[in-house]
Amino acid sequence: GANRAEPAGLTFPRNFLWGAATAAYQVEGAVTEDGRGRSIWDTFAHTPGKIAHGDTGDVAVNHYHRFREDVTLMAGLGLPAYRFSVSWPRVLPYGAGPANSRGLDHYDRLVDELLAHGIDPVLTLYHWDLPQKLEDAGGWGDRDTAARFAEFATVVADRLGDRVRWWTTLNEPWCSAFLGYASGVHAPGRTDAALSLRAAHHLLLAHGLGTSALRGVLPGGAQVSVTLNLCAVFPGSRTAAAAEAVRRIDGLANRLFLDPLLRGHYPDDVRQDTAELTDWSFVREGDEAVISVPVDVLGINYYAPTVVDEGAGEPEPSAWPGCANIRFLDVPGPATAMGWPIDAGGLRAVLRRVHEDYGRIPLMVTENGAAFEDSVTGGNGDGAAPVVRDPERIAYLRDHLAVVHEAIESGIDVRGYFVWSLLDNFEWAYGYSKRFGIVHVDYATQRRVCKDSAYWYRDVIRANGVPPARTGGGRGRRGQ
Ligand code: PNW
Repeated sequence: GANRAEPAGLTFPRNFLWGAATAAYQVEGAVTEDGRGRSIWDTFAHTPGKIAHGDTGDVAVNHYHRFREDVTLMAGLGLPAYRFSVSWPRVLPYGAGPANSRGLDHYDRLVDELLAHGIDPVLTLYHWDLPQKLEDAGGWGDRDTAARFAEFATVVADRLGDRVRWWTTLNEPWCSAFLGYASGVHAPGRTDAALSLRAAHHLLLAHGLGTSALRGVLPGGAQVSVTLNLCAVFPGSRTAAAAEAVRRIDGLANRLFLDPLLRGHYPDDVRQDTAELTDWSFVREGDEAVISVPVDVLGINYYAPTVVDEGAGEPEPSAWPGCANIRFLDVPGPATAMGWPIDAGGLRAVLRRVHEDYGRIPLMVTENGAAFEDSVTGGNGDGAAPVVRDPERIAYLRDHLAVVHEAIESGIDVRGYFVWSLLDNFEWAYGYSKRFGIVHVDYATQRRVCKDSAYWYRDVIRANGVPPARTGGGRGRRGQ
């Protein structure tokens, strides 16, 4: 294809890493196979009332068995990288003790299959599926869980470190701590604000201990990172109270993680804001040095902006400890099926902020994407090929990629971008009701159908750039 003749699109740097992402509990299924232990998400999903429609990850999209077909799909889309997570209870069914080699074998096969198709494995160690046995012993509220995580990291790196270059310790510790232990909408469903702050610290400690453990095992050239869901927080009004609300939410969502990771100390104002809940004595001498061990890349997940002001707070139990007088405003304008407002400006704000306030660390957008109410037409034996028209998702991805491109042009070091998600999957508390995939899954038959956005993304990857609006996105098999 003579791309030079086309109107100017946005071309990305050579070596920019394009990919798509999933997470173990959301896609694997096969929850009782090959010696896998139970995780907090098995327990939570099987607790009545916790997940929409009573859905569970028991079967999910059966990626555990269908990974070869799914890797073929990725290869067909020309994906250079696949971000997936390792299920801790497959590897260590009881959280500690002897490794389950059959669990490790699965990831061994997945990695080999990816490499055989020229796809770079991008591995996350913890995407929320804590072994239930460790939760029974106190979970992330317990300091020992951080040491157990470092052991888990060592076991996985021993097995896969010769072939996997990209390693992430934790996905979104904010969610693990505050949705898991404060609002209780995620596993383990605890609703204890003080405990959630302890959990945040022990997650960060796990990252630090895990990173050091990985460094001891992985060969040179391995890239170690942590992924945060950073919040783009905007004031709802021009009042001092709104600015104060922004400071508080930014403190809990962003600086509580960024500061210890990248500056080596917790933010004083967040400690003060939460002083009535905890004396922070869980932070011991030397912990902040452990947490701030250097990483090679910072992963950022971004979906939607947040607007706050003073007002009646979130209903209790809230995910925001000590924020009873802060209101989250509805943002007018278009939104996704999650009800999340669509605004790529939030991604711009997040990338700039990290660059300006935390310096030169390379960044990677490890998740970005949107849920919409997709449906398949055709393909039911009527001779017509099945299609999924999802122009809103294409527009969402294009707008956010344009912001990534602009950030790179302005000197921000963004190394890659991963769509959430490769496949429709188990969307946590929403079960299967929300579809984030660029590939549609019919849950009754497990049939995969590439949505228009998958073909659009294939063309983006092929061109190493985003076409101008209105072109591209054709679902033809051009060039294959
Ligand atoms: C992230 N929130 O989850 C996760 O990394 C994915 O596993 C998930 O499927 C994706 O985003 C879409 O939700 C989040 O309430 C879940 O702020 C909830 C929140 C943020 C991120």
